[in-house]
Amino acid sequence: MASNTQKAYFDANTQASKIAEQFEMLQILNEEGKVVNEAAMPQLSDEQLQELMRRMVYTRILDQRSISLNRQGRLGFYAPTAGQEASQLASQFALEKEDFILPGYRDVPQIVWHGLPLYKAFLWSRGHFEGGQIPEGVNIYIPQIIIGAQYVQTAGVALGLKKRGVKAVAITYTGDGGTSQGDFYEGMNFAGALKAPAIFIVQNNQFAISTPREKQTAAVTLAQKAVAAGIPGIQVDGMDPLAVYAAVHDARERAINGEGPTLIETITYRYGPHTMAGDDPTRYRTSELDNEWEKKDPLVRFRKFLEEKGLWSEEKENEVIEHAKEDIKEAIKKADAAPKQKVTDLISHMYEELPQNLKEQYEIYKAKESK
Ligand SMILES: Cc1ncc(C[n+]2csc(CCOP(=O)(O)OP(=O)(O)O)c2C)c(N)n1
Ligand SMILES: [Mg+2]
Repeated sequence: MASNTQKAYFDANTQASKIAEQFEMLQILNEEGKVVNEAAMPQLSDEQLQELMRRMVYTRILDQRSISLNRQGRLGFYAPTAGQEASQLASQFALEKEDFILPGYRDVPQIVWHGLPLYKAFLWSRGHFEGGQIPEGVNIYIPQIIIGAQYVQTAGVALGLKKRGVKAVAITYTGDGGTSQGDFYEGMNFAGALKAPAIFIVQNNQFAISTPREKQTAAVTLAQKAVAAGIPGIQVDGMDPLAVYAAVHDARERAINGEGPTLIETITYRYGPHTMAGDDPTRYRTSELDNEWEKKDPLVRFRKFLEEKGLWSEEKENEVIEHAKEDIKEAIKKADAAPKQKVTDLISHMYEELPQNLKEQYEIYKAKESK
């Protein structure tokens, strides 16, 4: 009797399978670099397609160099990005300069391509205050370490843009793990209620440090978390730069037309460790899983696609690699040349106006530093 009654109003299996259907993953380029969804193809010129590839190749080199600089003790905090290039760079590529990026700690590439000089990204990694001083006109925030906090801030920035009548969006990134935080829901809900021009990206790289996606939540998809906030949600192939670009481009159009925010889940993978602070992925991932994802590599499939169109070659790729290496060398030199950080530098860049206790500490350290 009880089970009959229950069945009448709630059938979990049907509900779950309907959700899986509704949030089916958008893909445009398959693993072989073939277009499988012509209708969803974004309008990008040959030059734009090449530029997107250049950025992905450059960023893969930046990741490799950052890892070795970290091992040499020349960088501080570093969260590897290889594997996530399509998710990170194709989403940034769909933005305009007026748009604001609110990144998480793994999202340094997007803010560099949005205008943060690379040497400043290196200084940020070292915890140097100059890394947090953003040049005028570069619409970014420094990467957030508190998981999910950037979602709430994004709702606020987006509402500010709306109130000022600026035709721009605020875009933010978190991970699969980030979707378990209260801030994640609060940000989406607030932006949804006020139709603020925000784009919420979840980069589902399958793990939150060592916690696999299946243990993170009972939800069938992460994109469906948009439903409770009353906003559209979409799941896209995060290894496919064209699918990511298309989804973000559409979300941006909707947002600047006053139709409110969108949640985009990009299905991706990080090849490296969580951060360079010492986790060992072989303790929580199998080599079979790594291999499976390497076959989906965004650079490989985009290279095939472009080569087929006569838009890419080994020479072009080598040029980008050499250019990236030179750039990185210059940037680290510039970071090394920044004056050594003093305690008073830290204190004086924390608040616009210092509270009394910090004023006292400032004086103490100033006296010590002048000795
Ligand atoms: C509020 C908060 N809780 C815990 C942590 C510690 N922490 C740092 S990264 C991380 C995992 C995040 O995983 P995910 O959101 O999937 O992002 P990913 O690192 O995979 O890009 C955790 C729990 C934190 N930084 N902030
Ligand atoms: Mg993750």
